[in-house]
Amino acid sequence: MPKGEIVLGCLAPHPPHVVYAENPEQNEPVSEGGWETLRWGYNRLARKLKSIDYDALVIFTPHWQTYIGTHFLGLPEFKSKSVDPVFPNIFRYNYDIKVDVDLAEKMREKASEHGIITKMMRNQDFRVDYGTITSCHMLNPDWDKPIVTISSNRNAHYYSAEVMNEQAAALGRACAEAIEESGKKVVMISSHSLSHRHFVTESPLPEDMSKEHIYNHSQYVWDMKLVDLMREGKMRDLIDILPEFTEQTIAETEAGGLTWMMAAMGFPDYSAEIYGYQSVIGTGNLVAAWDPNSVTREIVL
Ligand code: 2X7
Ligand code: FE2
Repeated sequence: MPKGEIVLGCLAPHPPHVVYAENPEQNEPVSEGGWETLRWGYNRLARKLKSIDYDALVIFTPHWQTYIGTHFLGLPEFKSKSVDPVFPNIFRYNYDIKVDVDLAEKMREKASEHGIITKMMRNQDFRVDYGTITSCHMLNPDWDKPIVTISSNRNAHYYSAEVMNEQAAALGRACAEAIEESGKKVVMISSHSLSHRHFVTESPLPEDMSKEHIYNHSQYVWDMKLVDLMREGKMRDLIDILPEFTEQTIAETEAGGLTWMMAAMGFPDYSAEIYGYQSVIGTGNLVAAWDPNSVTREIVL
C-alpha cells in the first residue's frame, strides 16, 4: 500500500455568517448576502478542492472543547440540527455528516502512543459544533467526502499558550503518522478566525456591510503580520510568535488548530495561498491554504 499523505492544509474560519450569507438549503434563516470577500475566497478554494484527489477532510475545531483529553468523532454518521448558541438568528443548520471512522481511530491510536489522552465520541445524539459545519460547508458544500473532527483540548486554559503549542504540535505529528500509515490522501482544516476581539452588539440587519469593520487597528496589524509570514513561507517563525499573537488578540489559535496543522505538515517553508481576508462582527478572518505540491501551488492574491 502506498503511503498516505496530506494533500492540502486549509485555514478555514467559521463565522456562521458566511453560511447564512450563502443561503444554502440546509440553513433555515434567509439573508441578502454579505461578507463577499471572504465567501468568494472560500468559493475559489472550494473549486481548487474539487480538482484535487482526496479521501477525507480532517478538521480541528475550537468549538468542540474537551477538558479531559482530545476526542474524535467515532460513528459513521451524525444527523441533526445545529443551532449557533450566540447567533441562533442566523444559523440553524440541518446536517447529515459522514465520518471516516477508520481514519479517526488510527489518529486516536497514534495520539495515544504519543502520550495524549484520547477518546472516541460514540454518542449518536452528540451535536456536531458549528465550527466544523461552517468550515466544511464552505470548503465542500456538496458534503461528498467523509470527515474526521478532532476536539480542542483546553491546554491553554490549564497551563499556558506555550504548553498548548507543544501539545498541539505533538497531536499534529501523531495525526501525520496516522495519515501516512492509512494510505489515504487527506485535506487538513484548521477552523478559526485570526484576531478575535468582536463587537458585543449586532446590527439590526446582520448582513449590513456598512457596519462591518475590524474591531481595532492593532488587531489588523497583528493579522497582517501573520499574513506576511504566511506569504514568506515562514511558518515556524509564525508558530513561535503565536502565543503572543493569541494573547494580544484573544485569538482562537489558543485552541491549537494552526499549530496542529503546521506540525503535521512539517512547518511549510513555501508560500501559503491567500484567498481572502475580511472582518466578521469585528474579528479578523483569513482563508488560506498550503499546497505541498509545487506544480499545483498558486499565487492567488
Ligand atoms: O465563532 C465565531 C468566530 N470565530 C468569529 C466570528 C463570529 C462568530 O463566531
Ligand atoms: Fe469561533
